[in-house]
Amino acid sequence: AADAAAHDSRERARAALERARRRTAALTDCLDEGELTAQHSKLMSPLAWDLAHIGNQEDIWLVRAAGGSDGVRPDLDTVYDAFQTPRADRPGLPMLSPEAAREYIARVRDRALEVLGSPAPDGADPALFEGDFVFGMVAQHEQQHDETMLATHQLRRGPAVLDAPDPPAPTSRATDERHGEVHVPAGPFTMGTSDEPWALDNERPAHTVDVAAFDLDEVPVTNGAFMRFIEDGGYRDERWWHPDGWAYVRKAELGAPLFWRRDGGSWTRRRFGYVERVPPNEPVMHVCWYEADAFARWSGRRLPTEAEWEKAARHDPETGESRRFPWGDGEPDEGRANLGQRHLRPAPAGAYHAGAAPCGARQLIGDVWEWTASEFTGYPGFTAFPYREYSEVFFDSGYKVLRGGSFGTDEVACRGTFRNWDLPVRRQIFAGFRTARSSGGAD
Ligand code: AVJ
Ligand code: FE
Repeated sequence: AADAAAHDSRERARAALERARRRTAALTDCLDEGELTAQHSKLMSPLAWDLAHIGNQEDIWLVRAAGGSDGVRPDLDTVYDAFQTPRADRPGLPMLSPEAAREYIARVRDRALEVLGSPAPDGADPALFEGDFVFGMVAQHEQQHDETMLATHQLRRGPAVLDAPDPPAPTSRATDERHGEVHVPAGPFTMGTSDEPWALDNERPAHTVDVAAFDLDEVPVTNGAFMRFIEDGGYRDERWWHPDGWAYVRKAELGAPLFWRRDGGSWTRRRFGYVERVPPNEPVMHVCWYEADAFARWSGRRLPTEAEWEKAARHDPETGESRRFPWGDGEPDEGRANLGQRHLRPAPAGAYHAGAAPCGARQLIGDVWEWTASEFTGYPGFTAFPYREYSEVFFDSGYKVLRGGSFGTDEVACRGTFRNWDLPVRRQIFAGFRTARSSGGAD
């Protein structure tokens, strides 16, 4: 039985690696060499850099660390080390051509699959192999870059090259005008995890957090609600803004979410090469933390803390345990959450009845990343693994935590404990938010 479970875990890792590679290919095969080596935004790498970086990380972690060999191309480590060259400077690097990058990542993958099919070599760190962690980590890494590449697609100009069916319609009666809120009573819950095999270091260890009673938006804040903030002069009213946010809004002359345009009396936006009317009932996205924070203050509320978000998403009041996902411990599927670039937009607010949490909140997983009030830091008992540069170097340096994943997040890189982070000025990611308020009293 132990052998069968070990076999299943390896097959799951193989499937995750192969799914990631199909997506990487789909995001890059549709563009010519010029588009792959161009820098579509100073915030992003050329897609050809992401492509070879994906293979380089796999070379480092699967071929070398897990496989115990010298690797396919250790000479490429410098060019593809994210820390040695900031994104804006990457076009000047001696990068592999897209063709050479494709050939490199395919060679690495062949070697990685040999490692996956063999027992751990002597000398390799056994912790890398626990629950096949290292394979899950590399699959998550590739999927995270795939989401970043999807954001680059959104930033690029030119004709549309991606397509996908629309997400499901809402199943609740909420409209863009007014959504309800759900109540989460006071009490402790288990935050983070010590037993999810592919959880990354920053999600560990499990620990108890006492959370005061609060109310949370049932669904993410919609475009329609955000339009009312704009129409009410929200961007021009210092009262709603964090001081740093106010300075940023004025300097960057922000007046609407990224990609929005005023067109006569209505708003349009550019979305993956098409222009459309902004749909009022869809979760707002491409707002930075400062905009989310200001909207919340304008509406008399605040952003939820990270602990509040996770308690709403995971705490089961009947058992007192934390679930892996809002709906339970079962894997995500297309009826529960909008993940995996299955659609190229968030579903309307009120969709995914089957994905609701015990508290009643919807769409916590998928659709849009949700900004929280919290700064990114390590949990009590945090240990960097397997490398400090994944999480630890970003702790306590002004990064805000985002939760829940977006339509562009693969399920391998999304769960109730998964933590994402970014600077409070960032708008190109698929991020929105929901708001909360303390509800006072013991309950
Ligand atoms: C966790 C999404 C912030 O893309 O910067 C990719 C993930 N780390 N390669 C990022 C990551 C190293 C990371 N985020
Ligand atoms: Fe990376």
